[in-house]
Amino acid sequence: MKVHQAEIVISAVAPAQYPDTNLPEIALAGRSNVGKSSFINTLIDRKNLARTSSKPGKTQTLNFYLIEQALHFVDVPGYGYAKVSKTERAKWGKMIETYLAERQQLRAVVSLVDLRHAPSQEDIQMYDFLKYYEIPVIVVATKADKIPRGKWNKHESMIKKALSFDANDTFILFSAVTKQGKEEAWQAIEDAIK
Ligand SMILES: Nc1nc2c(ncn2[C@@H]2O[C@H](COP(=O)(O)OP(=O)(O)OP(=O)(O)O)[C@@H](O)[C@H]2O)c(=O)[nH]1
Ligand SMILES: [Mg+2]
Repeated sequence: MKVHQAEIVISAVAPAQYPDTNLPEIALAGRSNVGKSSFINTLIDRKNLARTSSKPGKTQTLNFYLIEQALHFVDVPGYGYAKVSKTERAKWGKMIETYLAERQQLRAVVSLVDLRHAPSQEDIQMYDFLKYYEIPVIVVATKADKIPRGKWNKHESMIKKALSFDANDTFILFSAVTKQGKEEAWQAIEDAIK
């Protein structure tokens, strides 16, 4: 999809604030700092519409982006951010769970993992959660530019094995720096919202 129009609609913390439309939604989930906001920016050809930061924990609300009047991207707060209090983390957890488990408009979740590392316990839990609720998953392994090409296969296998990856789901090697995987990601998203 060539994107001409993209705007933030709302930063929501509760269902009452979610946009009141029937447009399909694609949510981005993943560890803090994995590259969720960068993924959105890459797909919509914007430098910083979705706020990115080298400081983890930047995105703290469910941020709805309206794309081409055709769909919403929902940037979800990153999990596993150590410097947040337990109470705060439990609150986010609940907010994210409620959204993922109950939102009718949700068509698929782009679950981002770092290609360089073995998935964390929370990455695995997120994948299991999505499988449990039968939400289609697109696994995007980010920061591929930081790994030599010759090692991509090895890292992909390592991640798939740790997640018990379902071969029916899509797996994409991605980089916000080189834009590798951008077209594949759009294809997977367009298939999911058809
Ligand atoms: N080299 C490289 N750096 C990346 C890539 N994607 C993101 N980054 C960097 O990683 C850092 C975090 O990226 P964000 O997009 O803000 O991560 P996030 O998942 O939205 O983080 P939170 O909002 O804290 O949950 C930034 O410094 C980005 O520039 C990538 O594909 N390659
Ligand atoms: Mg973010």
